Amino acid sequence: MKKIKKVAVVGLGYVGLPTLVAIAKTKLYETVGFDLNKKKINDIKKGINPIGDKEVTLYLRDNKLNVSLDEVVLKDSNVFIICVPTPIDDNYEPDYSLVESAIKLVCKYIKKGCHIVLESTVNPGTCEERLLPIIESLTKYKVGKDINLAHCPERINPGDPRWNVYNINRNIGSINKKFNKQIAEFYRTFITDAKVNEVSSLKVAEATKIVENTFRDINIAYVNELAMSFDAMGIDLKETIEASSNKPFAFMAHWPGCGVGGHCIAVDPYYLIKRAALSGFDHRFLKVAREINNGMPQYTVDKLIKEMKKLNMPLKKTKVVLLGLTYKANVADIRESPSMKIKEILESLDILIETYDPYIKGKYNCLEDAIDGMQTIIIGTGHQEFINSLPVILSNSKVKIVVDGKNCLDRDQIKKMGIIYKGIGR
Ligand code: SAJ
Repeated sequence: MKKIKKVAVVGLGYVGLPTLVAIAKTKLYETVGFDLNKKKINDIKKGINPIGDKEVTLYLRDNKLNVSLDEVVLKDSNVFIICVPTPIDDNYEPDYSLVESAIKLVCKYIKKGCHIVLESTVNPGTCEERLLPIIESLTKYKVGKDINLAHCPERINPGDPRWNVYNINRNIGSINKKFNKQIAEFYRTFITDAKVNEVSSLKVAEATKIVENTFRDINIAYVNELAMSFDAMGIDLKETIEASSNKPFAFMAHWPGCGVGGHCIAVDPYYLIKRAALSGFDHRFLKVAREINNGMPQYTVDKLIKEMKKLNMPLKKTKVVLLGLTYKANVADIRESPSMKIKEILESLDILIETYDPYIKGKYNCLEDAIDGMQTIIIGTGHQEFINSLPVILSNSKVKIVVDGKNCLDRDQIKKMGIIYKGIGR
């Protein structure tokens, strides 16, 4: 098997860029990065980090990364790591177009003995059923004999201060054990503080990521359903889960909220649902969990409307301010964001809506201005700024109703101000 001298990363987002930096830091390989986004490439060349990852910022401060818009940069690579998005389309169908484009691009530059590693999340079977035929139709190489096709699902957690590409365990599967051993050894040269586990096949590697993220989605759906039930019974679910969490085994807390966003948890279950259906299995439970989570933005708006009606607030004349647009706290990403769904629902009711998110440029430059003169608030994202600053601002405001879609505020503190507080499950 060929010695690994040059490594190319295709797709320099929140997965690809930290991966490229981790490999470059080993100083064992010539490392190159390719992306289609001109601004991103120019930023990186100027030492500007386009994502929040602090290791990338540090590295770019004192080092140059060889990144390019020109695909020729991929030439002579022994390893191609593909880290491009795998979204779903409007019908919740997996969209592999970016992965397939990346594979076709890489096929122009692969040589005998090289490894193609897909890190993007795909459903089980994608590598062998979709990508392998493309590679063998575009090149003279036989996957498994001349070149390796591997899958090492990414586990980057955007905004996480603790877990990163160096210390998160990884699973890797290849077209055969021989190639898998070599590519796993390569991964171990830059994943310095975690295990690189060789699994027996591509399908198992693909399945692990889908199972991890579907596990999270169904558990969030569980507590979201509990939240609706406990609201009806007048039981504080947040306190209940906190109490249940002191069980030292066999309990894993998840938290109710106004919905599930992001391009992992809200998306990955659909991959499995669709792929299993092709094999004749209907994932009823996964589908119900998705319906529950997708219904939480409406549930949150319904809570607000109910309280506005109790105060005889005219729906079409009372301004509502939606705080938080991103899909999770302290991250500047609005993909599949429940807040954006809440915004759509409010607009469909012709309710006047203002928005503020410290991570998204908008009409207001600060929280105080966004709340000034407002009577009703929906919190869609639990940003730290809201937790820190809202109580003081609310105590000097005209706000009458707060619907806390992320249960991020101290309910009793807000109620003591004479403000109606409604959480999700509390
Ligand atoms: N959410 C809840 N309740 C919860 C947890 C999350 O409503 O108890 C919501 C969040 O508000 C958000 C969505 O679900 O809208 C997704 O949140 P997330 O914390 O799962 O964040 P992601 O989408 O960034 O998920 C990533 C995933 N990492 C990878 O795919 C490599 C996921 O596997 C991780 O479990 C997750 O980060 C994490 O633990 O933070």
